[in-house]
Amino acid sequence: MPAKMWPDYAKFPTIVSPNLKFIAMRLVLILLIVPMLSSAQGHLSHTHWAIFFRSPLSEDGRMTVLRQCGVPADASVEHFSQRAVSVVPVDAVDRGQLVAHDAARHVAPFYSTPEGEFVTYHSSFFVKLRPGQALREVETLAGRLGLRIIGPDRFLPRIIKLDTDKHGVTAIEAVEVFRASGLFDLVAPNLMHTVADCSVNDPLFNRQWNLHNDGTPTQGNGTEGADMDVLAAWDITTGSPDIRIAILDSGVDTLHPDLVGKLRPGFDAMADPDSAGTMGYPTPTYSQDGHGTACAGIAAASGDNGIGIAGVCRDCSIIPIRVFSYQDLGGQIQPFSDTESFMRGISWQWQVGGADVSSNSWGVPDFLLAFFPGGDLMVNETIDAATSQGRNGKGLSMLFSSGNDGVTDSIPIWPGRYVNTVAVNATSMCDERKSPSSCDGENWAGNWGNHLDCGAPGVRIPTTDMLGSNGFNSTSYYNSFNGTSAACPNAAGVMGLLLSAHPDLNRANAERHLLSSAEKVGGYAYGQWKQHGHWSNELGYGRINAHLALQSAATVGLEEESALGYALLVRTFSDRHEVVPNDSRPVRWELMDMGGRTVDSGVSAVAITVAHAGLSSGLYALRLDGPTGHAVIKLLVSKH
Ligand SMILES: [Ca+2]
Ligand SMILES: [Ca+2]
Ligand SMILES: [Ca+2]
Repeated sequence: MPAKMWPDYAKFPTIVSPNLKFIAMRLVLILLIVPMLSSAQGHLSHTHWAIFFRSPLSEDGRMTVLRQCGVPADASVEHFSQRAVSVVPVDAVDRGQLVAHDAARHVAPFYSTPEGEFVTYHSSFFVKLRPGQALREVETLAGRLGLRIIGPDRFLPRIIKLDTDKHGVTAIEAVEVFRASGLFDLVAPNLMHTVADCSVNDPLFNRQWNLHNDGTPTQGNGTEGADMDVLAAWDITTGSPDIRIAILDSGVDTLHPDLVGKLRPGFDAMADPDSAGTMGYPTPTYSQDGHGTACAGIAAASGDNGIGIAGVCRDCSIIPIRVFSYQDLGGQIQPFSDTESFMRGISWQWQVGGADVSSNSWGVPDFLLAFFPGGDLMVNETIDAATSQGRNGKGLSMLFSSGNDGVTDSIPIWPGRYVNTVAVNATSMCDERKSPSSCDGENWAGNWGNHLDCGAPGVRIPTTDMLGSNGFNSTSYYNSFNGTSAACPNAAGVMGLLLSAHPDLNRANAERHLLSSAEKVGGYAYGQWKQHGHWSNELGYGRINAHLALQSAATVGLEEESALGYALLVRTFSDRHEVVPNDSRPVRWELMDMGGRTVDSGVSAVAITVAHAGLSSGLYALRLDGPTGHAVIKLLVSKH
């Protein structure tokens, strides 16, 4: 048997028993996340065996197999409807009996919490080769461990997928051995686990305050103007059909009349690679399956078509990509996915789908990923490729919800907190960080703190629902979509507007305009100076503003910067532009309209302020004459 072919197995001290691993992880949680002690979250224990069948048997077929393995008739077994996987309580069966059955392809421990969150692993795992590294080193190790090489990843061919045999070493043990060899860039398991879908259900309201907040009772008595200034942005652009917003989620109702005209071909990353699956349509089993349709509507539902709502980027296109789905586990409906599904969805969106913006209202809590170390490495690898090589090398901006655990936990959950993604927290209709004490009265909080990038409206956002009885309710609209799930597509829609007006922006510059123009709302201490300006724990660079982001992106013409001899920082505010030279010597400046007429001028040794009061909307040129040269900057003044 393959396990016996590995005599040095005990040499690797990192291979600990699941029980030891469990104890170690709990200690880490207690040290790092003190507020979570009051929560049941994170208390994973080995509750079940997950049996992966060789073929997708019916429930009756699966039960027949399980009975033959000695599972009693009254055992509480759960059958995954979209995976050939069933889970059996550990006290109902011996693993050996499951492994011995011909119908079982793989049997793995299934760790879960009382809330139904779980993590287990597939028989396969991934190894990333170094540049130029031959497959031979994988073959040698695989041979010694009795593993099968499935082949290179379709999208990132340096990533090799391998499979274990149920009678030999487990995938987790094989990962440890490959990692300990030191031969490879990255080695990671192929986990199957629950996902945080970052949405919260609550009572109805019926106005899109995220676009334009009038502060009335129908919009939750918020603060007038506490919005993303989307109506003002629409004076500049309502979006371009050439800009495709990928919605990586539970799938999008492709028949919805407010979405149907703008959908591009979709993808089902949850399906077998050989099957078309749902093509990005949701599974209409549970109300929660409406999640992706709600996210798509916020970002880009058709506007000015006489029905329903208008998305932020109302003339942009949508690519529906299914990267997770839902499963009833003992009465708890849980979203779940796998490492490989995320990898495939993230790669497909740019390599095949041609995505310009990626909206991701999901994440995975650390306690699930950390259970099997390296659980996020291969997904990060695919994020790196998308964000650097997507959009024909300009880089794809990937936005993520920060998570809805800000009451008991704090920093954004992965992948929002990953370095190459944009993490979006939720704001209330009073421009506060969403918390139990924000003005909306709802008892949840978005994750905040280190690695947060920005905020966007995330409370009671009206949006599209799956048609008919499918989705959250019996209609085609849902008036109260809540959570950082709602905040992320709001921000992604603004990114869609930015790229519609400026399709050549690379990712770094697009994110700079999005984040540096965010409004410093909420009265928080924006005391830290980071890459894109002043930053706060509560809302990062601030609450996204579509109108200001577009004005920021229209600021061009730094081509003579080198003649000036030093860098300039241009910042866009609702009532002014500020141009800050990185030099203390006085600069003479002159503001001209597009007819070449001087409208203002002065001399300044600090920030040059171009107040919008007294100017009409349009493009202006700001000429700067410094001691060592001159520069011309184009500024867009857009008044509403
Ligand atoms: Ca509409
Ligand atoms: Ca990030
Ligand atoms: Ca419905």
